[in-house]
Amino acid sequence: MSEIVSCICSSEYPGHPCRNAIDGDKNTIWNSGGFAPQFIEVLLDAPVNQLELGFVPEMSPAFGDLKIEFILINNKGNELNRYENIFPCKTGVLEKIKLRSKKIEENDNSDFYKISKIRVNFLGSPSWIALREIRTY
Ligand SMILES: [Ca+2]
Repeated sequence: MSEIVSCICSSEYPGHPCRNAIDGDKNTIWNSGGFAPQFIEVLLDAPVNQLELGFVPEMSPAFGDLKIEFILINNKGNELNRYENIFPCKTGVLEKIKLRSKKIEENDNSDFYKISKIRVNFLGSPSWIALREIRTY
């Protein structure tokens, strides 16, 4: 399994930096301080062909759908695949999605086809974009 080692994001509300989303503590929150569009981009410690990504949103008010685009990127910055999903917003509830590089070739184990970074674009939200945690499984 590959783990998230660092992240960058579109914006941070004072006192709620994006590193709070990858610290393993559900009591600390990354708050973008604004509605969608926002993003968080996470870097993995080792490139992988596929993984399961989990995240715990923190929305208030929590009515409406959270529309998210996941862009899978290799270590050269090339896009490998992208997914767009709509999650019914539930504050504090873990959501998971399976993500796979679509450029996996038989017997090709080169890092070019492996996921090194994931850009999580929040496209629509019922309230300010905030996460308690984002991690791999
Ligand atoms: Ca946290």
